[in-house]
Amino acid sequence: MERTLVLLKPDAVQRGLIGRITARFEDKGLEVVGMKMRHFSLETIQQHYAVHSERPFYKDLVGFMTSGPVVAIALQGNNAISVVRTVVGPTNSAEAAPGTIRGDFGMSFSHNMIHASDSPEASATELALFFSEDGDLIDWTPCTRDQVYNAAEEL
Ligand code: FUP
Repeated sequence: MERTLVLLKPDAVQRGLIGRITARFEDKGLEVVGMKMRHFSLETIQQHYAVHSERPFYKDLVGFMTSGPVVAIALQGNNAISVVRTVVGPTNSAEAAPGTIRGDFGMSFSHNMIHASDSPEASATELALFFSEDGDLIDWTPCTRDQVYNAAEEL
C-alpha cells in the first residue's frame, strides 16, 4: 500500500474544517496512519516548499503556512497519492468541481485548505519531514479493509 502526506492548512483549521475534511478521506476508504497538529516552524515550512523557493509567491505561501496551526495527516491506501489528489481537487478551489474537497469548501487559489503530496518521491520526503519521530506513523489494519477492497483483485 502507498502512503501520502496531507496538510490541513491554517485556513482549514481556522474555519473549523478539520473534522469534515478528515472525514472525506476516511469516507473514501483511506486509512489514517499518522496525525499531528502543530504550529510548524519557519524552517520546516521552508523545507517543505523548497521546490517553490525561487517563485514569486513563495514568501506569501510560507507566511500563510506559518500563520497558525496546521494538521499533518499520513494516509494509506492503494494508489493513495493519486486518489488523495483526486479527492482534494485542483489547486484553484474556485474552479474545483463539486464533490472534491476544494470544490465543496473553498473559493481561493492560495487559501485552498489542503496540501497533498504529488509523487512517490515527494510523499517519501514529506512524510519524513512531518513524521520524523519514533511512533509518529502507526502500522495497523482497519477491520474494514477486507470490505473496502476486494482482496482477490486489489490486496
Ligand atoms: P498543489 O499541488 O495543488 O498544492 O499546488 P502547487 O504545489 O502548485 O502550489 C503549492 C501552493 O502554492 C498552492 F497550494 C497554492 C500556492 N501557489 C500560489 O499561491 N501561487 C501560485 O502561482 C502557485 C501556487
